[in-house]
Amino acid sequence: MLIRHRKRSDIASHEITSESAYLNRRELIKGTGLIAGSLALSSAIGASRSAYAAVMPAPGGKFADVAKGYAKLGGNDAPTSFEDITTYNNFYEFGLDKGDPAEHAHNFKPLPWTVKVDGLCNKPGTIDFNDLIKPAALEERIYRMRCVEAWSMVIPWVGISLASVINRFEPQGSAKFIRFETIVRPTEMRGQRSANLPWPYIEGLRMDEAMNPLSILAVGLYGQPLLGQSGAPIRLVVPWKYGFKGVKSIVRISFVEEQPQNTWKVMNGSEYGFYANVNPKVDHPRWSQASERRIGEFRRRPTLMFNGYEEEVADLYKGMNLSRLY
Ligand SMILES: Nc1nc2c(c(=O)[nH]1)N[C@H]1C(S)=C(S)[C@@H](COP(=O)(O)O)O[C@H]1N2
Ligand SMILES: [Mo]
Repeated sequence: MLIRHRKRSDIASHEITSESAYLNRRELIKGTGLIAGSLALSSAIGASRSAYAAVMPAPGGKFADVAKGYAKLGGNDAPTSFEDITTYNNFYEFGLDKGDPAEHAHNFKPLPWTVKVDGLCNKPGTIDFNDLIKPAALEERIYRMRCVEAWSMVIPWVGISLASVINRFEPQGSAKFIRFETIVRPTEMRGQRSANLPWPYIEGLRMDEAMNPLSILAVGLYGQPLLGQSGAPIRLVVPWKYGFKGVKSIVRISFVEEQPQNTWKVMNGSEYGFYANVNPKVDHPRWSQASERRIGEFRRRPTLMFNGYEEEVADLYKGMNLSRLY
């Protein structure tokens, strides 16, 4: 489902202070007239190769035909620089420090990639990345991201609505939750050689949260494919929740009846919950959540209820005690 209506939080693209790479997008898209030709050629080679040509740009290239002009849900905030987004990361599979993922993810091979979809659905199966991602459905979504550690960014993602992916597998009525699993590949992910976290990293959503139009599976940012440190080739983005819900490098999606045991809740359930909704009024036991440090800025800014997406998601939590179900 696409978000075509404009909200108070929308900003027009000309209002955004963009990266130079980002502004060059128009130029690069012009060059993608080549895509149609390469598609026809590779259909003779095989369906999966042609799908690669259709979805993944050549190295250093950009996604073609990403729908834009709506869903600019970063408020009036300027996007964080590409440099900051890709060098200040949490991805414990590559190490615990913010700089570790950028330093150690270059050996990670995101393609070829398959995702196993199983559990309570009519059409389970193992799907190639390129069959999962429909090029025509790719959209740009500029979202705020708020980490539970009280820092934040604004990220121009390229992604596909999670609902549109889910519907293809026809989840059954008994599926109340969706569970996501990150790849385990200790040869390429040095952090997985230590037991800092129980691997694989697990996250989950209630089914209605997953179907919300804000939820996406991201495959790129600033128009180009995700780098290893950002969760290549595919990761979850749910912008009204703390960043740890955004599970990276997904290899398995399961439709389940019970609430999934998400990694950070398992690690420390008194500090991290299942819902993890951004909420300035519910403090972390060790720090306030009332304000945040926007990466690239000096002054702190107030944290917004549901990270500023209250209008879009508040209905999901009507009548829920948000202090207890944090
Ligand atoms: N597999 C996996 N996914 C993960 C994490 C992780 O350590 N492993 N860290 C989470 C946390 S705490 C945050 S804040 C975001 C950070 O995303 P970014 O590095 O792309 O900004 O990824 C989340 N997804
Ligand atoms: Mo985080």
